[in-house]
Amino acid sequence: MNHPLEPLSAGEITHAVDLLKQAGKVTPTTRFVSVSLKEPPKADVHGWDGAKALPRRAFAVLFDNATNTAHESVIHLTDNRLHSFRSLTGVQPTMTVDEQVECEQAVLRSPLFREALRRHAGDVDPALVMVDIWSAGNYGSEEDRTLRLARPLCFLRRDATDNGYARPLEGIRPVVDLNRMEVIRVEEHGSWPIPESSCHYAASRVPDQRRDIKAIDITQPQGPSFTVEGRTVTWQNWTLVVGFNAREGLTLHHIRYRDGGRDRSILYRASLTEMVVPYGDPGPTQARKNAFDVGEYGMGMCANSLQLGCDCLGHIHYFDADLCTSRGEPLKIANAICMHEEDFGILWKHTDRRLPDSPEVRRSRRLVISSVSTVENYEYGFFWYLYQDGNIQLEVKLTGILSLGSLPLGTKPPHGVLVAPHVYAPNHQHFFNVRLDFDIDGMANTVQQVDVVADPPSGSNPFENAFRARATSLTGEVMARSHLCLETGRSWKIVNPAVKNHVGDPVGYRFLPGDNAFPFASPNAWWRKRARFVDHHVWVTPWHEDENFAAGDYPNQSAGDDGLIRWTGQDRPIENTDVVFWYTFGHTHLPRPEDYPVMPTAYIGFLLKPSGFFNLNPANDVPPSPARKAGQGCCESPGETKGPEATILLGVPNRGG
Ligand SMILES: [Cu+2]
Repeated sequence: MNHPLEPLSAGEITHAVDLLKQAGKVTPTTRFVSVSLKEPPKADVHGWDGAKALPRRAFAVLFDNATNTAHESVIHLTDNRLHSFRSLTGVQPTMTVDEQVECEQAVLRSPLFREALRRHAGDVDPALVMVDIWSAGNYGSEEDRTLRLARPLCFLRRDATDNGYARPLEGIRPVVDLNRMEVIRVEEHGSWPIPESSCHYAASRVPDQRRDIKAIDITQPQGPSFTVEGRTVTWQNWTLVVGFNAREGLTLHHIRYRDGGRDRSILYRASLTEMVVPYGDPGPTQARKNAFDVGEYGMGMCANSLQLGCDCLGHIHYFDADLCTSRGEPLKIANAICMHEEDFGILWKHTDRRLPDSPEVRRSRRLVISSVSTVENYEYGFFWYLYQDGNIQLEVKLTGILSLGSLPLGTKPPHGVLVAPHVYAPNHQHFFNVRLDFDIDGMANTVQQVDVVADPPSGSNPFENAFRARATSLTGEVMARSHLCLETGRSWKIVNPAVKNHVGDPVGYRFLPGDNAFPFASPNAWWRKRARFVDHHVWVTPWHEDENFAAGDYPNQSAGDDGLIRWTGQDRPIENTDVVFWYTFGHTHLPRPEDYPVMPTAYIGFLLKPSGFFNLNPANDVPPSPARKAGQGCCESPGETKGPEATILLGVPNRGG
């Protein structure tokens, strides 16, 4: 029996598209922006007995290029009918992948663009121009409000397989009406040099590669320790459902941990809700660069097909992503999600010098569920980790190619760094927002802000060494808006006040932030009006069906002030209710020459740690792994050393090996 939170299958997406067509809602100019699962009511999922399927529904966002109108529809798949259909004017849904491709073609065939190209680059072959769709944003103009626009960035390859990003066409930005799929003008910002040479990263073009690397293989002769049924995964004591959709990409659902013979609920849903990458360069070609990678591009639409041995190493279970093209045709991204186990060093250890069998040491392993998206020049990897000690972690991996500009020789960029002659990388930030719908042992939870404070000097603190954790229960949305605070080592704790652990405290999970940043752009900057979720690191809302995206449902070309800032302005009560915890985290990227021509991965994320959720270390029962002699590759053939490859073995541990 498939779990009710499983994403729509290819058949269900086709069924939804067919029902919309049969209802006369699809014209030749309609685009399907997304068709995803409309989740069943939460109470139904918590009460689901696994025996009978819950009704299946789809949520579709359509856009009609002829009328510049968006439509939202809920489709009842089980009952074969449209449940609702409504039209929205004045909003621009996510740009589709089809529009990315068509936009490039429209620019390349445009006489306006060809003339501008000739002025800037001379007589070059337009087929060597790369046109990356960049969202147009909203800068208060009439066309920003009334047209569906893109403002691409262009690059000139030297040859057909060159790294074109090394040769930006600074000073030219075509403006494309995506409804007519036509260049309406080319914004020209003076004359800039085109860098002479390229810099390569493709293996075929980097001939001098290092030769001293021996293979690493990960083998699991007894198979992995997880089981998969549909999209439900069980691993160690964990159970969860792996979701995916065009907008958010990878999502996790209904995360439970088996403890004392019952599955205890922790997180109901975890998702990336928005991203924004604002650039800090006021130069004319650069000043409008601020991509909302979720709401404008669709993190799921941009997901990669992952490759065994290259993206993922070990015993991998892949999940495909079923989406549709903008014309409603099935679109399968094979191997979009990778899942495997990883050895993660020492889980815990202690040596008791008085005991002969000491030390006791356990190896940690984690379950990794990941997906990687390419949003034009940049790559984002989203890696969720589950650990044996109850920890849950998100690590975002940032890699790919910097968005580059060009400069005359002898000039230094004040808002960036030269990475090669004529080539510079502007300073920028990457802000992510993640939505964590906690259901700690039930839906009614409270968020506490935990600050560590020193006791004042007093008779009871004569050596002035005392400090304590001060937990403040957050009661309203406005009070809950907050920032990280290094001075108090601020963290947050999500508790269920009605469920007590064995020492009488409410069960809970702690939220531990990782690296973070404040935005450097002024609050008056155009992009910040549309990304008010960067105003605070932490937000807490009472659960609401329609509140899923930190910058609102339609941030593309939006006027702003939507999403978290609007909802939390109501200052609704958030204590002992179904709370949603939203976290904004920013990576300030001051580029380096070492980020060129391709950027070594940078990491950012956060950690969730059980904090009074269990009565003791939940990994106390992990058995020891077999000891081996140095140089011995595999426990199945002790005494034998293996050939050239190093083998990391993730077998079932046994005592006394
Ligand atoms: Cu960056």
